[in-house]
Amino acid sequence: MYSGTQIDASSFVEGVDRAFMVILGFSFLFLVVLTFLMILFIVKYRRSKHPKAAQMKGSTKLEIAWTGGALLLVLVLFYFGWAGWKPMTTPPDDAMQIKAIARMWKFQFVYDNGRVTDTLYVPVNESVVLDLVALDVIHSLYIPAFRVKEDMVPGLKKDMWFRAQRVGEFDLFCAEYCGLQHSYMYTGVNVLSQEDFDRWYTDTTAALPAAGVPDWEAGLDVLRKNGCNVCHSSDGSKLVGPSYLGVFGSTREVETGGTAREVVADSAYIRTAIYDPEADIVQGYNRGLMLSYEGLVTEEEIRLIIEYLKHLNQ
Ligand code: HEC
Ligand SMILES: [Cu+2]
Repeated sequence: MYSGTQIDASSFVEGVDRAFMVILGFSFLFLVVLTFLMILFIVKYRRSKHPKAAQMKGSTKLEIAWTGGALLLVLVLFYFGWAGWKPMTTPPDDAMQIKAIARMWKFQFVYDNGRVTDTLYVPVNESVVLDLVALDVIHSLYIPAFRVKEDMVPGLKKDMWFRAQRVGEFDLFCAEYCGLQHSYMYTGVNVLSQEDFDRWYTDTTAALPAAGVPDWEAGLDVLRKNGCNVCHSSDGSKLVGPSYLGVFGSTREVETGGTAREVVADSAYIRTAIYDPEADIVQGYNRGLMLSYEGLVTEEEIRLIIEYLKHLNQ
């Protein structure tokens, strides 16, 4: 679905690719020269031609040549690397801000007007700054087509910026192994024309479930949108968390404040499980994996989730 080869997808492509080609070019040059010299010496100094080994004493000229030559070479590499990297460090002041949130195992993008998505939408030819927030472990936001990648570290304020130059869809994924379902942190950037972006940005109906959709189906949507399904199955199989199948109304064995107890999974229990996951830890599962969804999942959405859980029991 996503294509990532366009040469002008962002303003950084040129600089990064040039540094890459320079390094690749030098590597190739050395490969050829060294291989050639090696073969030459094998032939020229083979035993039958050169039976008596000669003792060489130092040569100042040679020492200067290869020290100076190597220094020059790394300075050239440094220059191209620096020239490609420097523009990435200073976003323009008028850049658009979008908050990028990473958690196990989902990206979410929060816009100034409150819109939340799991695919990144940006306007073309517009500078965009992503505020990088990691909620649990280290993630890394990588957009290969734009040549940008930045670690997302819990508790550390970081950002990254880019200017997309071509309308289209490009890969976006996590490039830091962040646990069992790391590969699920795979989504895309949708670069839209300014017009399309404005229309998308101001579309207030997008967050609402389509008319006529039953509550349980809207609930499933909420689960997908928030990446709950990465940790919870609906078919009874155990993933990182317990399956949704048969949970609602059943008796759960949980640990509350260090003591084991049994509790019936009613609406209040489900609500607490989502807003305060540390309160009751289901026996056989680990604490600290599920984070609170307070502020992300609304009360109404919890109602829809519960409808979905009830639906599974039918
Ligand atoms: C990173 C993995 C992960 C994600 C993402 C996640 N959970 Fe969980 N969840 C767990 C784990 C682990 C448990 C069991 C430990 C505990 O009770 O906290 C759990 C427990 C639960 C329970 C209690 C289940 C039971 O069997 O009693 C509910 C309900 C729940 N999660 C709902 C959700 C919802 C809704 C979302 C999305 C908004 C979500 N979870 C996202 C890992 C996750
Ligand atoms: Cu990750």
